[in-house]
Amino acid sequence: MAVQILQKPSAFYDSYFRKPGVDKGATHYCPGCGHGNLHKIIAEAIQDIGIGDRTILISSVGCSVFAYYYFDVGNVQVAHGRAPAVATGIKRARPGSIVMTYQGDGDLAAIGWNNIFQAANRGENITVFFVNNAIYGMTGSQMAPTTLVGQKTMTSPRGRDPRNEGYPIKVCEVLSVLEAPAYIERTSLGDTKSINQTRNAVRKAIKCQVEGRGFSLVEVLSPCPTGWRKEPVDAKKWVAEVMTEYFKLGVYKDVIADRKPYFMADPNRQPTLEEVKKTLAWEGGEEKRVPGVYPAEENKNPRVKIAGFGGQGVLVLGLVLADAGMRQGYQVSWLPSYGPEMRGGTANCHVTLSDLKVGSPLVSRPTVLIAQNRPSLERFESEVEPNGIVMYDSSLIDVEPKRKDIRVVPVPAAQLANALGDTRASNIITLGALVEYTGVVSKEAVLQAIPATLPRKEFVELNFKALDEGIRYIRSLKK
Ligand SMILES: Cc1ncc(C[n+]2csc(CCOP(=O)(O)OP(=O)(O)O)c2C)c(N)n1
Ligand code: SF4
Repeated sequence: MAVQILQKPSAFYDSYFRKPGVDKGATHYCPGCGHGNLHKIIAEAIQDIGIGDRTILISSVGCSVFAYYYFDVGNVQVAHGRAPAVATGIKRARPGSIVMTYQGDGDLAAIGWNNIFQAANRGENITVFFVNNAIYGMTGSQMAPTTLVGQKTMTSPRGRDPRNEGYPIKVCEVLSVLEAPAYIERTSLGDTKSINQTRNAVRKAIKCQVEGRGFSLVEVLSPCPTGWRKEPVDAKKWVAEVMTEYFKLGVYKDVIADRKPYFMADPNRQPTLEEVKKTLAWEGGEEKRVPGVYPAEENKNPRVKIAGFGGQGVLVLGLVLADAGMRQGYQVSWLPSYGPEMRGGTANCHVTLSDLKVGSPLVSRPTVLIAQNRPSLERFESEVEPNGIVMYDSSLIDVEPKRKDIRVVPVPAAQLANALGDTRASNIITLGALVEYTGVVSKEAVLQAIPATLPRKEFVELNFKALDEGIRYIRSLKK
């Protein structure tokens, strides 16, 4: 007699070790929630198709944010609504992987609507699982784009009124009129027959990607007993009897058979270092590296925050520094941050140069602060690490740093730039001063970085002079 042993699919962890607390066996979902059902259906499909070692599941923001507690595959958790964009990046960078997004209706059809629409329109070779429970479950049952007409939620206490809130968005219907998608189906978890249908649709959508035939999406109507204030059995019934009246089940688009596989995924194919360099137009290469620099121990691996008004060249200063760092073989990052104004608003950027991989591009505890105006000095001085450097434009800032445990380097950059004939060169004068004071990158590296970075080539000569001027200024202080 055949014996069937029922066990968890291998695409689930045996014990959910990532989950906080002691109970590592149960999920965090409410009793009767559809997320658990769909997780199981997807995990079984991953196991049966045999793609567990190359699946990357992207969990979005919503009740399913913790999908990575459960799925023993590659996991990425992303910002609200951005799963299709991240999936696009991952799939293009790692074409051999099978990339799936798992998104709720708030995530996909509200904040992320343009993301999903554009990814579908591009026909990205990804698979989207879209859980439509007609509500924002995680945040306490507010109205979603898919909330039914008349349905009561926390934010539609008298029921959704289309004259005020419009009609529920029919995602499958809208996306299926696009040219690119290969497969779009709506199923439900409302009864056993529909659950089986969901099982088939999930497998078909995944296989569509495995065969390289393009974009696939399965919308799954799913119970949310807690958000709907219903018992689990009634919630399931409501899916089967009420939701499906408006959201009709069925295949909305299936052109899988007509689509020639435009990319046959090779699971082992990863871009070579040379290809990455070419893609990034990085012409350096090991052999062309600018000879190394050996900054003093206290200046090594700088985390730099550069701040000033928009228009002072703050971002460019950071870019040239990061580019020069790259030429010296450092791991680098550059993160801009600026207000909405084109000119005159505040701007700052974060630059890290490191011997090791950079974990985060955010510099919250700088070892070097370059302040180009007074508000920046006053705002960021307290963040600087003890024995860090504060270099500020002493021709524009009429106060001095207050702290005694930092190294203070006043540089009258705007004044020196004026003397050179162009105030706009003050940023590179400051960079010259930084290079001379700290030795974190060499002058040679900056000379290469300037023409590679500056958009307007007529500024190159001016900035070469500015670099020299900054170096000269610091040397004059040393004498
Ligand atoms: C940028 C941003 N805006 C809003 C929120 C608040 N928020 C968290 S989950 C959520 C909606 C979740 O609803 P849905 O996608 O339908 O998933 P469910 O919880 O129902 O599974 C919202 C609006 C957030 N976390 N981030
Ligand atoms: S609130 Fe709704 S969607 Fe969220 S876990 Fe509970 S039942 Fe599931």
